[in-house]
Amino acid sequence: MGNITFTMIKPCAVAGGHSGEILAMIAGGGFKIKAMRMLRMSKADAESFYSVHSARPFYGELTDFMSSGPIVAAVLEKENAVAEYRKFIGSTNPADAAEGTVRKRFAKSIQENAVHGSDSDENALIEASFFFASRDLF
Ligand code: FUP
Repeated sequence: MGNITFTMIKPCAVAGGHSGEILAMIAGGGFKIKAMRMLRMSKADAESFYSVHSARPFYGELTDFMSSGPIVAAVLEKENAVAEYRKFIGSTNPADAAEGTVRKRFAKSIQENAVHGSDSDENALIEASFFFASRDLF
C-alpha cells in the first residue's frame, strides 16, 4: 500500500469558486498536501492524461471539459492514500456518492464531478509525475 495519491479539482469546481472549500475538506480528511499548482490543461494535455479512456465514447467530451478552464492539481499523502481518498471523494457518478463526500457536495454530473482521484498506486505516481517534478514535492 502506497501513501501517495494524485488529485485534481476539476474546471467546474474551480469555476464555481469551490477550490478553497475542497482544499479545506482535504485537510480535514487528514491528507497532507505534498505538491500543488493551478494550471489550465491544453486539449492535448487532457488527451494524454486520459489516454487510457481514448476508446470510450465520452473521451472527446471529457477532454474538452478538462481543458475548458483552470484546475488545481495536487499530490496528497496519507496512509493507504489511494483507497482512502477514493472513499473520501465518493462515487464517480454523484447520484451514487455517499453523504459527506466531496462529490456528493460539489459534483454536478458524472463528467463534471468536481475532483479526480487516482485509482491505483501505480497510476498515482504516473499522474503525479505528469504535473510535478520530484523537486516540487514537499
Ligand atoms: P474516476 O476514477 O472516479 O475518476 O472514474 P473513471 O475512471 O470511471 O472515469 C474517468 C473520468 O471519465 C471521470 F472523470 C468521469 C469521466 N466519465 C465521463 O465523463 N462519462 C462517463 O460516462 C464515465 C466517466
